[in-house]
Amino acid sequence: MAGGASQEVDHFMKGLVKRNPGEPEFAQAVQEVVETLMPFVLDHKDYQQAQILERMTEPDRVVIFRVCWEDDQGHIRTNRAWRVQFNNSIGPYKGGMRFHPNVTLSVLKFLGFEQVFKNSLTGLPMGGGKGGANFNPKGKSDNEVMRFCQSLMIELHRHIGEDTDVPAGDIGVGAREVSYMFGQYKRLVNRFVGTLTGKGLAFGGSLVRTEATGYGCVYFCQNMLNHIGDGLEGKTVAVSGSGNVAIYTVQKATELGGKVVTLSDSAGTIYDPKGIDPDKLEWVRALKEERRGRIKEYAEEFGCEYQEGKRPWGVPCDVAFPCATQNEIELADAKELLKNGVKVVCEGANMPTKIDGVHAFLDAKILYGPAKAANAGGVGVSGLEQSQNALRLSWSREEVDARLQGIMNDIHGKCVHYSDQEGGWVNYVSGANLAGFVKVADAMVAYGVV
Ligand code: NDP
Ligand code: 2IT
Repeated sequence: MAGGASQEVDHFMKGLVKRNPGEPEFAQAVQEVVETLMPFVLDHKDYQQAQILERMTEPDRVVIFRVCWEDDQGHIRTNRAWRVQFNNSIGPYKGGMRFHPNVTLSVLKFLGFEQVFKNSLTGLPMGGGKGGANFNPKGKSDNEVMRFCQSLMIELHRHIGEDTDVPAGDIGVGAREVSYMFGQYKRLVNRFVGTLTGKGLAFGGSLVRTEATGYGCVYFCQNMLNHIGDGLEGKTVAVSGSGNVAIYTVQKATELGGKVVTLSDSAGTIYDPKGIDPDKLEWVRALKEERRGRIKEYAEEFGCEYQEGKRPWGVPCDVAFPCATQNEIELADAKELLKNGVKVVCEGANMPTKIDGVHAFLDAKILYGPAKAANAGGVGVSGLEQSQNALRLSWSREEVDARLQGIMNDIHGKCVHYSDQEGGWVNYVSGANLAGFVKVADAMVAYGVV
C-alpha cells in the first residue's frame, strides 16, 4: 500500500477504536477490510465525499436485551442478548444468531460487519446483521434450551420480520434452536412467514441449507484450485471444528477426492491419517448432532491419535479448512502450515485467521479464500430459503445444490475480477472486499444522506 493510503488507514482506525473502546474483534474485522479498500476509496471522490467508510462501519442500530428463564432446578437465570442490524442498503438485515458464553457486542459487531460484505457477494438482495446471546447451550436439557429460546423471542420478535430482519443459525444455534425460536415467533405474530431460515424441512426449511456452508466452502476451494489447473483429488485435508460447517466440509471434500485427516473441538484435535471416510463421518454427525458428545470419543472409537488442547495446524496437509471459530489460526499456526507445505487455506469459520496470519498467507502467495467469500454458501442458501418461502413452494435438492454451486462460482469470478493480480496469482482478500463493498457503497451513495 502507498504511504498516503497507509497513513489514512492508521488515522481511520484510531478514530474507530476511540469510538468503539473495548471491541477488539470488531476493530480487527474493520482493519482487514479498510486496509484493502483505502487505496480504492482514495481514488473515488464520490465515496470520500459521502463518508462511505465512516458510515459503513457504524451499525444502523443495536438492540440489547435481558433474557430471563427458569432452569430445570427452578432457579432463575439471566442472560444478555443482542441483535446488531448493521446495514440494510441492499436488502433486509440477514445473518445468524450465536449462542456461546464468549459472545460480546464486539464479537457480534465483527460478525455483522463481515455479513454485510458476504451477503453482497452472494448477489442476492440481503443486508447484513447478526445476533446472539452469552448463553451456553452445552450441558443444558432440551427443555432449558426451549425456555431460553422462547424467552429470547418474546423480545426479539418486535425487531425482526420477513422484510425487516431474518435471523438464522451460527455457533450453538442449529436445527433445535431455530425450531424453538421459529415456533415461538409464529405463535407471537400469528403469521406463518419466512422470518427465520435454517428451519426444519416440514415447516418451510430448504433442502441443502444444513449442508450449504460446508458444501459451498468446498466448491469455493475447488474453484480456486481449478483456476490454477488443479483440483482436490488426492489432496490431504485438515479441518478444524466438528460442528455443522466442519461436518459438511468433510463430506464434500471427501466426495471430491480429498482425504480429510483431522477434526477438532474446543478441547482438542483428532488425527486420523487413514482418512475420515463417510461411515466415520456419519458416526461424528450422530455424536455431535444427536448425542452432543466430544470429538475425543472419535479417537477412542476408531483408535487414532487425540491431541489434547491442540488445534489441527501442526498436521501436514495440502488444504486447510478452519471451520470452528474466530482467531483459531495465529501467526505461529500460519507459519507451521506454510512450513508443512499448505497450498490452500479456505475459511469455513468467520475470521478464523488473525491479521498477521492473513499477511503470512498473502506474502507466501498461496490460495487463501477469506471467510466472507468462502463461507457465503450458508447465507446464500438461506436467501434461497427466503425465496422459496415467499413463492410458497420448495425446490428439489438438485435445484438448490445447482444454485449454490452457481452462487459460489459467481463469487469466485467476482473475486478474480476485482483482485490485485500479480503474475496470475489472485489476491482473494482484496477481490472479496472490493466486490462486496462496491454494491453496498453504490446503493448508499444513491440514497443520499440517510
Ligand atoms: P457449531 O456450533 O455447529 O460448531 C462449532 C464448532 O466449533 C464446534 O466443534 C466447537 O467446539 C468449535 N468451537 C466453537 N467455539 C470454539 C472456541 N472458542 N475454540 C475452539 N473451538 C470452538 O457452529 P457452526 O459449525 O455453525 O459454525 C462454525 C463457524 O462457521 C463459526 O465461525 C460460524 O460463524 C461460521 N459459519 C457458520 C455458518 C452456518 O451456516 N452455520 C455460515 C457461515 C459461517 P465445542 O463444541 O467444543 O465448542
Ligand atoms: O455467518 C453466517 O453467514 C451464518 N451464520 C449464516 C447466516 C444465515 O443467515 O444463514
